[in-house]
Amino acid sequence: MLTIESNNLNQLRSWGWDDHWSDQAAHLSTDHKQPGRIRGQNSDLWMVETAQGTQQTRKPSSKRSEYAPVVGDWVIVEPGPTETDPWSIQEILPRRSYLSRGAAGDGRSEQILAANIDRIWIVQGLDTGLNLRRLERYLAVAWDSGAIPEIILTKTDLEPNLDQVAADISIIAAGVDVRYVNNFDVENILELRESVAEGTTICLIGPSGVGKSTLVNSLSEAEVAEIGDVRAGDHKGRHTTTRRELFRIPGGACLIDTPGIRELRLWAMDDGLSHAFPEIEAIAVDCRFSDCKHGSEPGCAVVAAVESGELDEDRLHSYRKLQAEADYEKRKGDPRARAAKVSEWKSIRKSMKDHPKHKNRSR
Ligand SMILES: Nc1nc2c(ncn2[C@@H]2O[C@H](COP(=O)(O)OP(=O)(O)OP(=O)(O)O)[C@@H](O)[C@H]2O)c(=O)[nH]1
Ligand SMILES: [Mg+2]
Ligand SMILES: [Zn+2]
Repeated sequence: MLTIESNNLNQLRSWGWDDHWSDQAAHLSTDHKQPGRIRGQNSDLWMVETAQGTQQTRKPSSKRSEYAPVVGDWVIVEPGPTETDPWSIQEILPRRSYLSRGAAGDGRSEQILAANIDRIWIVQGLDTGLNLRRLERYLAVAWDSGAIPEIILTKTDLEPNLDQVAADISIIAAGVDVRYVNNFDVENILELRESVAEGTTICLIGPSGVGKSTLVNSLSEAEVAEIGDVRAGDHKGRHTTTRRELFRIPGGACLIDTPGIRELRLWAMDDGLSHAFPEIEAIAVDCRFSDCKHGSEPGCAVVAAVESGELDEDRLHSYRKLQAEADYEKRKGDPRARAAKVSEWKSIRKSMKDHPKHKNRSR
């Protein structure tokens, strides 16, 4: 049975290790195998944080992509045969949550961006104005991961009318915390940091140039992540961050910085859309047909709500578009494989709900 000495345990805890992971690793029965968390990738080697510090490790030998570790994974590692050899990853502990999307390019495969995350910060910059439709897409993907999404609006120093922003965003952000951040305002940053519990893992996602890495640096009070400027004309970023990486910040939380996303494709959506569009789901229970697509079906309560002005038309349009995209992804994949995956995922989420970190989930 795996036993971890208490000072080593503290080291692991600072990377998010808790009783859940101790249980997951309890079956291990060897002296030199030990747990660690994937912090990032450095060409062919993975940086794994263990009780003995950072270890450069080789990937598992299996070629199957589902066994490829991602940033945030807890893994079991073993030292190399000699002291100078890299360590090797033996096992990936079952993921408590993970964020995935259709891979860039043809979108025909799933790309897992990060694992074992508690919150997702959807970061958008106020220098380019709000893009509500894009935020809806991000929210659906984020909810589907099993982590709790929050919207982080950066560059508040460049937006004179924050009341208008708050009014606009309230249409799409039901049940989601919206935070306003000026990365260069120390008090603002400290307040944000204090709101994050020790041991929490947060993944930052958003387009390039919105200030994800700047936020990682501000919260770290150090230049740990590289930042780049934005183009003068359209404020677009230059894709400065090129790798996903996990950082620890003072106060005991972990942040995962990610490269700017050009296009966020949906993948195998389960209930992400219901969480992202709760008011539509609530109205839809009154539709005549239970599989109503809220288009031209008779007795559609959702279309009626748009006609009466109760529901925003753009919101329904966006919902139907994302729903169609998600349905397409579902049909495209092998239905049995997908059903199995969804049920596995559901059981993971069920066990997560009992976890102390998730006791206060707002859904
Ligand atoms: N005015 C202002 N500028 C900011 C703020 N936060 C970030 N910036 C600037 O925005 C630019 C882009 O910041 P990054 O942190 O590199 O953006 P990113 O989201 O990490 O971009 P990628 O790594 O390309 O995805 C930099 O010039 C930052 O100085 C803010 O709160 N206010
Ligand atoms: Mg960056
Ligand atoms: Zn309907």
